[in-house]
Amino acid sequence: MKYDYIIADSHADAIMETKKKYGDEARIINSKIIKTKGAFGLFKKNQYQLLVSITDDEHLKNYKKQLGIVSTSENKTTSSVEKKNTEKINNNQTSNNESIDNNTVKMIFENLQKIEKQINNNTENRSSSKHKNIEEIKDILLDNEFSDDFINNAVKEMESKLSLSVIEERVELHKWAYDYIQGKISEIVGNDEIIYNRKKNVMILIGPTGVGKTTTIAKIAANSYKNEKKTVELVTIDGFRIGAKYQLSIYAEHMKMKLHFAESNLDIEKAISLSDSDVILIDTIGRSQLDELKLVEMKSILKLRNVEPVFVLAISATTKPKDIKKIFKNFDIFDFTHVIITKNDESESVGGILSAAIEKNKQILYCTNGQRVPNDIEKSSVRLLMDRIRGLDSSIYLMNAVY
Ligand SMILES: Nc1nc2c(ncn2[C@@H]2O[C@H](COP(=O)(O)OP(=O)(O)OP(=O)(O)O)[C@@H](O)[C@H]2O)c(=O)[nH]1
Ligand SMILES: [Mg+2]
Repeated sequence: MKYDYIIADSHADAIMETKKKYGDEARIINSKIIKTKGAFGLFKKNQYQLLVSITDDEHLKNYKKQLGIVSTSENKTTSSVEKKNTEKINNNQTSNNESIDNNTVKMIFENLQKIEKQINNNTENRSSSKHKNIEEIKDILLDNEFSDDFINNAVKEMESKLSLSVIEERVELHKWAYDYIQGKISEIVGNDEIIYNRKKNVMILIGPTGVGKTTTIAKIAANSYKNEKKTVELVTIDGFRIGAKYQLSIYAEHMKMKLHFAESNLDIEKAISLSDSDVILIDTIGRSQLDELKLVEMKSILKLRNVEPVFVLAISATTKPKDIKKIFKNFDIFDFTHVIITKNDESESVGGILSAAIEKNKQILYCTNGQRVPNDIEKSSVRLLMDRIRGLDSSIYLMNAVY
């Protein structure tokens, strides 16, 4: 046990001082007022004196606390030996914690490595499960810009329907791929009878800006007259653009065909009802697939009563694959049933447009392949479209060639 005197100016200050020095454990044995001398022993003043007792343990604890050796939460008495042990234990705990942390990190790292290895194995297995001949066909389809969906479906069929012996035979597989594409294409080859088979046929050509709509209208008009012996009239809703008006006027004049400029559906309906021609071809304003508002506006002009027009989408073979999807989607508000692939002479691949047509079930009506009117246009056919597929083994093309 240790005893101490605590002296302060007030009773409260004395208690505070005790608490500060020994914490809550000190016990007040007695308190009294004492007279103490001021500076130079001249002035005497009253002060409060507390006699407090502190156990040695408490004293030591508070002493250590003051020195910052043990945490304030420590309640037990700690001898110097125990202190050393405590420090040792503390050190061990720390190193244990560290080693647990290190071990955990190591374990996690090893597990991650295992998982990564498994993923790699799976990927290898998957890709190795695709025969190199299948991979080659996949690359050819990609090169022809067929869509991912088209390619995935083709690969699925190859894997599920073909025996390994066919897959192993490279040329056999190329032949299968040729037949597969041909089968799909034959489903979307349109017949231009659609614009001739009724009493009064109306065809409306829509499509993005500058794809060749007006030129194509002129080509179809000339061929309808020359080859199909049909009488033709032209209508345009693109009359306010001076250049566009002039462009179609020249063709109409040259082909001696009537040309109507329409601004509303009433204008178009009137032109159709007054016409006694077999075929009425309607040219429209090029619209960006991104300008959905303008597309809706144009749709309202093309909403015709008592007429069942064939809506045909003109799309350039040079269109980027990602734009093809958007064009097919946004022009679908017109319920177009047919497609004309323009500018085939400017592009090597038509896989993107063919994929979209297959997916959306649209028929390819014509392909245009140059600026000359009326020559540079061909009716769509399986052969014409298959001739655009590149990269299969040359023997397959020889096998399918027509002499
Ligand atoms: N190489 C090539 N050029 C073409 C073909 N068809 C049209 N063109 C050219 O493409 C350009 C645009 O043709 P237009 O007929 O005016 O196109 P459009 O779709 O009517 O254009 P907008 O009315 O402005 O939307 C012209 O220079 C045409 O000669 C084609 O099949 N091949
Ligand atoms: Mg035009």
